[in-house]
Amino acid sequence: MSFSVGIVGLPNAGKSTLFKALTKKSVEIASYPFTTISPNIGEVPVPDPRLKEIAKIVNPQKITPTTIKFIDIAGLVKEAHKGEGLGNQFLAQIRECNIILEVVRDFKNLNVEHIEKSIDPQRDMEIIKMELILKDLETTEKILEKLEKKVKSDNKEAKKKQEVLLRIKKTLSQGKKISEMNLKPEEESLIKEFRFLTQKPVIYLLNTDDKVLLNPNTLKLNLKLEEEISELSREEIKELGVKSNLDYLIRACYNVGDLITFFTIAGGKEVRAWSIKKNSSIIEAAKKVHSDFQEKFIKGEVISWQELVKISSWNKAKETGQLKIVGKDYKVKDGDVIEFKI
Ligand SMILES: Nc1nc2c(ncn2[C@@H]2O[C@H](COP(=O)(O)OP(=O)(O)OP(=O)(O)O)[C@@H](O)[C@H]2O)c(=O)[nH]1
Ligand SMILES: [Mg+2]
Repeated sequence: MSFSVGIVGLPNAGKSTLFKALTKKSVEIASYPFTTISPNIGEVPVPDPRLKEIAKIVNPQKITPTTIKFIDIAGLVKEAHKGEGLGNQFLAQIRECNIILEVVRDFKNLNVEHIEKSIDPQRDMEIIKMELILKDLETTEKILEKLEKKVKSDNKEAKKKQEVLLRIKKTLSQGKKISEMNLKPEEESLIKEFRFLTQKPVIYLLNTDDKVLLNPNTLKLNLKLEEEISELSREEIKELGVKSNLDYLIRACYNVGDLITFFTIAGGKEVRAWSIKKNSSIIEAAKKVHSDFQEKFIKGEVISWQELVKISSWNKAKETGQLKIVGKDYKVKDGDVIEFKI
């Protein structure tokens, strides 16, 4: 399953404009609210200059970047959790996502209607925050109801869950997000299955007609301009001297999601980047590459991409004993080039 990013925000914030610029898919974009009804889904390659460097010495037939999935959903509005607007029915889609990318309107163009009748990014962020909180509260109440029976029959696990969920309910009722609670790791794993919305990392993206600002958690981009740039050829971009910042945004999503990258070279045929959660073992990496690698895994040959580029040949690295031979407990590091031995 690939890493996924849910795009949320008020209607007309520019979510589909961003989605189109990222995926180059032609989706409906219009100046009236609720243009998007059913969600748009697309895979986007993660830019990584290391791929080219590795390919220079491997000379593969193919170079394959890793990808992340973006999901553009209908605009959320105040009272969405009570069924106002459309977004609420699609919040379930966001539940499956690893992180949330919140698009906030900060551009002035008055020909584009604002559902709250004025431009006020802080207020809009507050509306979205409240809707996510209220949705989580609704979920929590439903789970608590279901747990009741099990708790009565003295199920220990259910009791522990109930205790955490009651604290979550209190926090949410006070208008706070679950991510503000500093839950202990064991408490987090108890509630992991519920995939609460306000527990996910958030990147705020202000859609501005003012200056661009690059910062990993809150950035400002001009999405209309990004959409226009995404339609230009490389030559036109050069000629006009314009610059896209979407690569920065994609990397920011990747980093906020706590992902690292490892590479495989498939005996020289294909240089490929893969993403994996930080602190994963080589067995988990093996499983990503091929479902039966997990059972068949014997050992791994590993070298960092910098060292490989310095030595400039896989075989030479092997002959000179510079490949690390690792067992199944080895923790994968960002930038490792791995050959799985099965
Ligand atoms: N001036 C300006 N207009 C923009 C910008 N970004 C988006 N728009 C316009 O705003 C309108 C809404 O953009 P969409 O991308 O459809 O917005 P959305 O968030 O997907 O809206 P819903 O699907 O209705 O929730 C369109 O007319 C866009 O062309 C921007 O940066 N500047
Ligand atoms: Mg849309």
